[in-house]
Amino acid sequence: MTNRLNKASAQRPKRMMCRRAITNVLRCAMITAGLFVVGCADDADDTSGVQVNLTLDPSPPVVGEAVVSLVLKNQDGTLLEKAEVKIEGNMNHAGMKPSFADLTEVEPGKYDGTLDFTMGGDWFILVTAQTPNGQTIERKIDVEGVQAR
Ligand SMILES: [Cu+2]
Repeated sequence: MTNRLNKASAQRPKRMMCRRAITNVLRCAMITAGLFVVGCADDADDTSGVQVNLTLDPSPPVVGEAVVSLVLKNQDGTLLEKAEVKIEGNMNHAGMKPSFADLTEVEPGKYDGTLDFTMGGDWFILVTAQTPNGQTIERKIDVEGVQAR
């Protein structure tokens, strides 16, 4: 529990970085019309330069299982293939069990999985990706306002 709280607060600056990338988020949202883009993490939070774009279905998210899709791109814009990607969903308040999912690469650079949003409210998703060349990418993406059914 203590570890989890420490981890969350240590990652707070990353969220600020993410906010700076709001123009990118909007650009993504326009390109992927019909898909709810909740996060476009840029390369500010680690040195890998890997871009992580996350979309959810259904969108906006509701309580229950959601399909989480991540597109990973290298710094040069090429798709990051053959990564091992795991996600962990947590709420912004204490006392909840996290939800976990291993994602499967469904097309080059695109990774899908099913995550269970067990309660309405504000969530965040921790993404961990191991790249084929041994790098570990870690991102925190906010998913606010999961709706109760
Ligand atoms: Cu909760």
